[in-house]
Amino acid sequence: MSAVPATAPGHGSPAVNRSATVDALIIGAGFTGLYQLWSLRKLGLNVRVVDAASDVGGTWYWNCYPGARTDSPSHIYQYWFSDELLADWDWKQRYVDHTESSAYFRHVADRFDLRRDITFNSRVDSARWDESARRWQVTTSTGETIAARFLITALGPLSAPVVPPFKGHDRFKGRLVHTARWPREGVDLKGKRVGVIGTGATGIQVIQTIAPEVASLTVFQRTANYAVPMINPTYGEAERAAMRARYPQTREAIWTTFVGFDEAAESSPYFSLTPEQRRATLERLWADGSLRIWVAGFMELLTDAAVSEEISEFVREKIRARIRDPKLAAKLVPADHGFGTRRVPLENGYFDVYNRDNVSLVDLRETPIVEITETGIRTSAGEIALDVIILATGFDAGTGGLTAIDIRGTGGRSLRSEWKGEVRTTMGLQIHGYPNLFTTSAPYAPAAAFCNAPTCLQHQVQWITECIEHLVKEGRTRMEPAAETEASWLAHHDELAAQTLVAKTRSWYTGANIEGKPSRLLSYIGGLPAYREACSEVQRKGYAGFELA
Ligand code: N01
Repeated sequence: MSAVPATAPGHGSPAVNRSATVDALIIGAGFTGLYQLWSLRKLGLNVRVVDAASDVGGTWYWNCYPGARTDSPSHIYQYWFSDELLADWDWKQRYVDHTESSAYFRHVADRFDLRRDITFNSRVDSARWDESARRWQVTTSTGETIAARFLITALGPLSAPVVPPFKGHDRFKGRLVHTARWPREGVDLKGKRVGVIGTGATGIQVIQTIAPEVASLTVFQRTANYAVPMINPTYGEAERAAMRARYPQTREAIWTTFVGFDEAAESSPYFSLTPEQRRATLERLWADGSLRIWVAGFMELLTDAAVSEEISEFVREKIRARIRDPKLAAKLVPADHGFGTRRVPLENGYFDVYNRDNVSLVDLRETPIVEITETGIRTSAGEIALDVIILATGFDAGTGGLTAIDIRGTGGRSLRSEWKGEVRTTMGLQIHGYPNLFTTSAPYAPAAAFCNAPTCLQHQVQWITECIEHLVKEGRTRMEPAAETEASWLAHHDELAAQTLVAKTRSWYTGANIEGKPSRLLSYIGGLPAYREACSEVQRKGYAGFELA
């Protein structure tokens, strides 16, 4: 296959009634999309990226709410493909806020001259596989039609925000805003009566950040959440030099750990230790001020109910100690799930916020939301007057970004319709019936949820790039996984998932946050090394299990 020149001029501005033909079209200019663009360009392909946002950054473009911050440390929340980039970017702190991560993506886009192939402010509406041309025919919200041999979705796992169908939603006369659509000019919260619905990773960050500036803050909590206190030093030259000196080891280490962080898990089985040793180890992990106690502690936490209970109680104790009112503490301490079975956030003063006079908690299990009124939120206990309502209510994870696009595969089959019944992928990378479509952060790969996203996404980009290189070299124009390959990957995925407590817990990890969504653990949970090995084996065997033509 040869690279076909694009006919569309003026990338970077909204397009009307234009058509283009490219080798590869990438949807999304976030972490994955930028790297995918850089990688495919290196193959000499003609590549376009389309993004609904007005700039690069993906998740970090959209999630600019107060307090938005990574909770993977900066030294593993970055690209590894360029030594020059590693050398010239200075991380300012261990956990960077959205302004710093956005600045990083803008720097990457400029440094590698990526913008010239990116069309911003344009949303992909539909993608239809044209079997005779062996191309995807893609349409965008700006009236453009793009024909692409390869279509790669780089949507991120959490790009489709969920707005719960509260009664009276449109009636509210104040300001109502979802955290993932936070206005870039900000929202003035000073001196306002603010309500936050949701206490996931996002809600926690918003709540702890805005509490001191608002007149009153009412937190509407349905499920109490665990969280680990973040220790977030700022970095000077000495720390950065030490970090850079460790990059060769870090770069190796991330591929070998279960979740793509750079720390190995504890080597002793939990119950092989004495109670004193267990306690001392948990205290050490806790004192790290990171997610280590979850992702690089005792991996039996995910599978063994007794281990889960003991570690959960350790964390509950830590939370109780932070809250002065024991009745309030009882509501804020998670009782219905084990530590780490849902996404564990890092926090920065979150539990202490509840000791403030201007903060109150509404336990929605006791007094559910009845409706949103013109002036606030009515629960079964009465109305709470509010000026601003913040929805920190999460995402249709893994699938929502893809099903928002009308994707039609062979014979006109609709991904949106098919996934209403059962969500299927092969290793999260391809889908039977949708040739030449490559997905990243889609279900049944670690990148969907249970991984340090930058590590897993870079692995997926590399696999896709090598695969496309192979197809081009071999003169192939079509690739899709065989139905049996997909079935056997799903069976393997389900078998592993069934052994975990994560799969038995209601959360976005299992699709339980979306009514009617087929329930299945979203993330492959065999660990990154096993997943990488499975992906490599496919390649070693000449893409065995995939149909190439
Ligand atoms: O979303 P969530 P999130 N009525 O789904 C509640 C990543 N992230 O945006 O738990 C009342 O976790 C819901 O209640 P319940 C990270 O991977 C990363 O917070 O379903 N409440 C829950 O409390 C994270 O896991 C970073 O009972 C309703 C909340 O809304 C993922 O994004 C920072 C409701 C949603 O929590 C998603 O986090 C932020 C309803 N009808 C996010 N519907 C960092 O890297 C939902 N809720 C730091």
